[in-house]
Amino acid sequence: MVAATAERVYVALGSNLGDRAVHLAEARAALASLPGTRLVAASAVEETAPLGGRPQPAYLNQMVLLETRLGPRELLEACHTIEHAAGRVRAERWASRPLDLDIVRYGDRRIDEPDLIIPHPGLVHRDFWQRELAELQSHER
Ligand code: A4P
Ligand code: MG
Repeated sequence: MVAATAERVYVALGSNLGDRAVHLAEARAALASLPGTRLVAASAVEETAPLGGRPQPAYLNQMVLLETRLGPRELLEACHTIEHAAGRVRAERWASRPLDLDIVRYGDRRIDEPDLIIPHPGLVHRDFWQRELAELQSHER
C-alpha cells in the first residue's frame, strides 16, 4: 500500500563481495525506482574495516536519504528483493555479502518487532553510519 504522505527514510548500503561499487550503484538505482519513492541524497561512499567476528573483506558503505510512500514493512521487503537481485544468499548472520540494505531510520517511527527494529540498533555502534547520517541531515529541510 502506498500512503498519502511521504516519509524521510535513511537506508544503509553495504557490500564486501564482488564489484562493491557496482553493487552500491545498482542498489541506489533500484531504491530510486521503487513505487512512491524518490532518492533525495546519497552520502559519500567509504571503505570500512569489517565489523564482527570472522575475517572477511573490507566493506564499501554508504547511506541514502529517501522520501517514500512505502510503509516500513513494504520497504523492508523491497530491500530484501534488491539484495536478492544482487546475488545475496542469506547464509549465516554477518557473513560476507554482495549487498546488505538496512533501514536505519524511518521518519520518527519506533518499531520493535522480531524482524524489524527501527531505528536500527547498530546506529549507536557504527561510527561510519553516524558520519553518513550527519552528512545527509544537512539535506533536511
Ligand atoms: N531487520 C530488523 N530490523 C531491520 C532494519 N531496520 N533494517 C531484520 C533491515 N533489516 C532489519 O538481516 C537479518 C534480519 O534483520 C532481516 O531478515 C530483517 O528482517 P540480514 O540482512 O538477513 O542479516 P545480516 O545483515 O547478516 O544481519 P544484521 O543483524 O542485519 O547485521 P548488520 O547489522 O547488517 O551487519 N562491517 C562493516 N564495516 N560494514 C558493514 O556494513 N555489516 C555487517 C552486517 C557486518 N559487518 C560490517 C557491516
Ligand atoms: Mg542486514
